[in-house]
Amino acid sequence: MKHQRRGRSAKELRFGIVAAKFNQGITSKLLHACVDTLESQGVVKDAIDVVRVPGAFEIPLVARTIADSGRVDAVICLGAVIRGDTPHFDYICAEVSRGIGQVALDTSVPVIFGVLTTETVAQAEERADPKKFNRGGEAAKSAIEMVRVMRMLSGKADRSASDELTSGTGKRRAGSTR
Ligand code: INI
Repeated sequence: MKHQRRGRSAKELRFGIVAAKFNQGITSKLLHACVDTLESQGVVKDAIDVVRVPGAFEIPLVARTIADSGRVDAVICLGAVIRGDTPHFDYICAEVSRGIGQVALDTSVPVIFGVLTTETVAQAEERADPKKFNRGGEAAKSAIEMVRVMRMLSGKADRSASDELTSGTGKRRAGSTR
């Protein structure tokens, strides 16, 4: 199928970001890269609401509250869970991933999983670094893409809503490693 109207501005879209404070040095980088990318895609500053929560475990409840508010087109969840010496890591990862997925399914609002789950601090730093994996920026792009996909599927947008979907290639953006 043909590609149409690539590179449209996201200036009419609204986003909520839920960012954990735990591992703040890393989550702040994710947050800045996410906001920078949204703005570089045309999203206006006032259309981005940022809520900080203590840790990744608290993300799903706040994501659900924002999604339920009807004030945003998508919610982006950012956090960093780093393995320690106890099973704590596994409990938090399981709960935050399940919870975030559940919010999307329950509300039909796109909810993006921008939570790093790594073995080491160094791995988390690489993934948060805009010059390396840039997971914050990736989360922003995924959010914009998902808003367009959902609009297309609900008939609120034309067939150009998603390059991947309309082209039928299933290819991800260049540089994506997920
Ligand atoms: N929260 C994180 O976001 N990342 C972590 O690595 C982490 N570790 O390792 O414990 C973490 N714990 C806090 C947790 O998310 C909750 O805030 C806390 O348990 C209170 O509910």
